[in-house]
Amino acid sequence: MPVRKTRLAILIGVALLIAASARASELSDDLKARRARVMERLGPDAIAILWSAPAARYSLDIDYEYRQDSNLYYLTGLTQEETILVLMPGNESRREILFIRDRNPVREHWTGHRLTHEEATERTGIDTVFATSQFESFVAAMLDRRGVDPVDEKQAARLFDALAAGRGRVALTLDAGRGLNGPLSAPLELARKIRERFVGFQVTDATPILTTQRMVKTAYERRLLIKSLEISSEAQMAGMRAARPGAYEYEVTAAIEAVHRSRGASSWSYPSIVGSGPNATILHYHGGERQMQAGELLLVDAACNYQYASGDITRAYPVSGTFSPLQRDIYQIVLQAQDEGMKVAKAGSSLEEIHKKTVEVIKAGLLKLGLITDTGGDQYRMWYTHGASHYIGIDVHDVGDRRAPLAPGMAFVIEPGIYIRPSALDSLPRTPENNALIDKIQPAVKKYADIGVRVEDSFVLEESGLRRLSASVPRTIEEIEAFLRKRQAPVTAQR
Ligand SMILES: [Mn+2]
Repeated sequence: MPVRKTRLAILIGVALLIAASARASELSDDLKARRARVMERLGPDAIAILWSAPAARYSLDIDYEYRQDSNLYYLTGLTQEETILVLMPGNESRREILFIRDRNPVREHWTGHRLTHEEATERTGIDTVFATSQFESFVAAMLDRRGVDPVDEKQAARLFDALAAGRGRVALTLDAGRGLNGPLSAPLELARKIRERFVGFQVTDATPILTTQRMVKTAYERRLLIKSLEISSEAQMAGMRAARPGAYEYEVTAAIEAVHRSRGASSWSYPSIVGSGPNATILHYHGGERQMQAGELLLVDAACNYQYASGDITRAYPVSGTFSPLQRDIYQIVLQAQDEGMKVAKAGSSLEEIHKKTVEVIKAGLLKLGLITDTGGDQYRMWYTHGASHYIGIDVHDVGDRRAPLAPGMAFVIEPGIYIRPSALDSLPRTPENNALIDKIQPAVKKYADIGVRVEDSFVLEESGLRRLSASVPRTIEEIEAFLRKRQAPVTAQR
């Protein structure tokens, strides 16, 4: 009945509104807690400043999809350009100040809505919001002990005295490793000005504090990761259904990324890697134009970016549905390496320990297949060319120390792999030992040539133990073959 339907619609509408605002406040509560912890680490005499990422040009007047700076996102949840966050832990009031770009009705007609100050407050939980155009005069006033409304003179003077006495710190996110050349980032530019004009003021890097904190995910972040991996898992399975002899790599890519978008993820969290046959041995293969052939393996490494939560999943599976005996040989080793890696992944262990375990298993397997002659040294590196683990989170290769003891709340992948590229032998220095090695392993290398296998799952370490967030994606040989047998009849495109 229409009336009841209307009432129901209103009820549903109200329920959705409540759910949406509950989500918004859950996020802003979590952001507040994240900032509070960072401020505790910074100490009362610091002023921390974080900038949004610059836009990146794609073509003439078209930009790439905007990607927020991860640390700024972690503390504000904002995806808008020209955003600056200032934290002053020692202030009595207004410890957090946000700068956002001005509203501009003309620009907004072209590029869409910009946050109002009220909206920014609601999302971030930060009460003091200024326009980005006021930032420079704000910093100048703070460093000059003048202060600006609403940060009163007394607080600016206290900060100035701390800085002048060498107790205070201006904490910026300085990206290390950029080298001597190239334009200075906004933080480095400010660091330079401070050094030139405020002699004796100490500038420090706030990055380590943020890195340490980002390593342990909050309950809110864990929920996002779970959802993100749910979408990525479904996408992987859509890719498995799209793969078959005669299909092109890009068809699998399209099937995967269609699921990402249709389930509400904004995009991939890294360009999808879909490599068939010999392309499976290229770690970051982004060609995608090859037509896959019966009998080959297809390696798919793909995951979505869901509200800045990124997992990472890789599967390698036979295009025709059944592993060949040689493919099985390699696959079993990689799978066993992952299984053993999972057993090591517990509180107190480390990503480094997980990696070492996978190396041990892979060495033994390679020796058995005749692909190395010695498990003592580094021969295995010809075929196992990367680390087994990295953290996941806002960045797919998330920040954090690989040797740090694992603790509940940490999220990471375990991804051993073996890639038999015959050309790996060409880069060996021609020493007598290497020549002997090459003679010995050449037959096995020929036999397994062009087989590439990586098995990668995303995990979060929970209080009760390891949780595999990508557990729904077939992983063992039996699971994969059973899944591929049930594939729907191909919907072949006309070409
Ligand atoms: Mn990975």
